[in-house]
Amino acid sequence: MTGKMRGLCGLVIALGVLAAGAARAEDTGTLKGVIYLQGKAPQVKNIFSDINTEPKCAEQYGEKKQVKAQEILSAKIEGKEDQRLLQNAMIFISTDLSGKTFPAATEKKTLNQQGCLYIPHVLTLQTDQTLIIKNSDPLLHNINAAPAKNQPFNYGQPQKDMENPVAFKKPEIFHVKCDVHKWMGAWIGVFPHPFHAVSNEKGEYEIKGLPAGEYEVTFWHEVYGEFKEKVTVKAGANAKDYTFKAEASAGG
Ligand SMILES: [Cu+2]
Repeated sequence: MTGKMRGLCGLVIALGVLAAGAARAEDTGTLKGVIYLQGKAPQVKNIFSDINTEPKCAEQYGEKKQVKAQEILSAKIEGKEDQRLLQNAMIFISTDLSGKTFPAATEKKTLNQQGCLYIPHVLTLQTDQTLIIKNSDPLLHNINAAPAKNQPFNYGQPQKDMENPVAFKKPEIFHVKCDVHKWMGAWIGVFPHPFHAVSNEKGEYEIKGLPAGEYEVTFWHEVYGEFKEKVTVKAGANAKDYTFKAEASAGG
């Protein structure tokens, strides 16, 4: 074999490896679905009177004087009395994927304090992903979190547009609160992989790029609890809806 031919062989092998890699990337699936709430429509508290203790927050809501408590947010389905679309559920792969490596999450997420609420109320991150904690209100908020596995933190942000970047090393779900405004709370889920999502105002979620295979998927809601299901992911689109039961929660 001449040197030129050897070079050509090497090139063919290299192209083969590249093609195999590309084929594997195409074997990923998307898991998407709708999160429902079954049962009696939840009572949602109007917390405007709390927010009204801070006029600079209250004025952001105009004349309607209506601010929904964030714990249970759900939307009506036309023609259905006992089923609703549930927002702010976390959906994540809970199969042990340790030993596998995933690209770092480069997208920065934001937890904003606006109108004396945390926005979003529930968010998910990959380990080491940057979260910018921001104050959009012209008054003091503090962000106090005591996670079990990660470093606790407590930042005061007395001025508008202050920012503190944070990131978390260990997977866990934990609560964040503001000590100045007792109604302000948020939930952060940290996962060792990119396969996590939060349901939107229509109850929808989507997890992309899952290698084909069998998984355990967890559905979590701060009031209705945490439930695990098995799911088979094939290349392309895969549907998985989940229904939380309103009756199952202690104290409704
Ligand atoms: Cu606050």
